[in-house]
Amino acid sequence: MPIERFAIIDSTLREGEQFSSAHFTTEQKVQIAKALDAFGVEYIELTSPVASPQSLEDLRTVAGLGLRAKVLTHVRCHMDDAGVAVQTGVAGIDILFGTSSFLREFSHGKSVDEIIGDAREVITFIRDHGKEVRFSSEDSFRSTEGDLLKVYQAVDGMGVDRVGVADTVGIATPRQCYALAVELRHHISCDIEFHGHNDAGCAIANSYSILEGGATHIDTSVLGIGERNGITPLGGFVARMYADDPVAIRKKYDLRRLRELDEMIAAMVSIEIPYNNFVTGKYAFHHKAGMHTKAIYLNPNSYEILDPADFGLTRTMNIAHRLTGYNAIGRRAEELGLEFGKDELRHITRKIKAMADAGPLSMDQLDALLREWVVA
Ligand code: HCA
Ligand code: CU
Repeated sequence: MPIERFAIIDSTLREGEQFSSAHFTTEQKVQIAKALDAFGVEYIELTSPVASPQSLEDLRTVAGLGLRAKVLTHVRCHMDDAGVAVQTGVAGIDILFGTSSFLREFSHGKSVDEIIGDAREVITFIRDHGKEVRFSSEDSFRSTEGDLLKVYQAVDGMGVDRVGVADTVGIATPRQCYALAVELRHHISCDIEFHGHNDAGCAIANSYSILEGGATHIDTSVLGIGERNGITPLGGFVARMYADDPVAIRKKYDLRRLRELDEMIAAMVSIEIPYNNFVTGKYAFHHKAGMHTKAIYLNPNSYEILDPADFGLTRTMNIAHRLTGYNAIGRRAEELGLEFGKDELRHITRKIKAMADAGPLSMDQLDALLREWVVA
């Protein structure tokens, strides 16, 4: 897949606002939008202007910042919403309609033909105002394939820029995502966007697979915040794409800004960055076992597919424990300017392992031990 082809639609300011503890002030929205723009996401999606008076004003403010990223808003497939949205200065409008049998029966109660009829009016109106338009089908993976294709083909014919596949409940698998994209590519010519929830832990894998199948745009949010446990996280998705082609991803995005983005959002929504978070988790570049630390010293690629330096981060190593090894201890001694013979080093390592059997040592304790050894 040509890496240059995909684009990120970051929805921290729309899906992310649906996260339990999110409440962004106008100043915070501006700060987030600028930080996302500096990182290099291609699109920034904001909450519907009909959600509340402040949402309308904030949308106008962000759309007026003159960012390089295109500003989008997200509305129901409804003329009232579209009428407000086209007046806000956004570059494009994402519209959403539920096509699953659940939503048709328990939400809006419309038939597929009625959905297409509503879509035609709204899409034509938005296009007449010169805005990009995307039509998304909520809960796509619990819609029948026939319904989905019928709707997507119809809106493709109406000239939408993108159709959106939404895994609203996080039920999709990577293989289904790939297969759906391949199928859609046979029937429609516009771009394909994917919005994936992470209930079953597949959001990043699904995003990646659907791109392999021919999708073009992926929705993300910083740290993945959104309804329930959220959607495809920006950092994790970028890590996945970097693993494919670091050079292209370094060109596309300012990776060193990821940390400030994650830290900023974590602080704004009052959460900690998870210890195992992609790239910015406390232990994302931490190495421990002897076999690992030995190889890392010789060549970091041996146990790292992401270069921490590309993200403005540094790796850490813990060698003061019982899984440590002779090579790592030798390296540490060298760093401290201490010299030991091979046998001596083996002896010290055995001693450290025996001591560490009683409980973990600190690096300071380890260093002290090495220094004392020289004196002794
Ligand atoms: C929701 C809507 C949505 C929309 C996704 C999209 C979803 O909050 O239920 O417009 O593509 O997950 O379906 O976020
Ligand atoms: Cu969603």
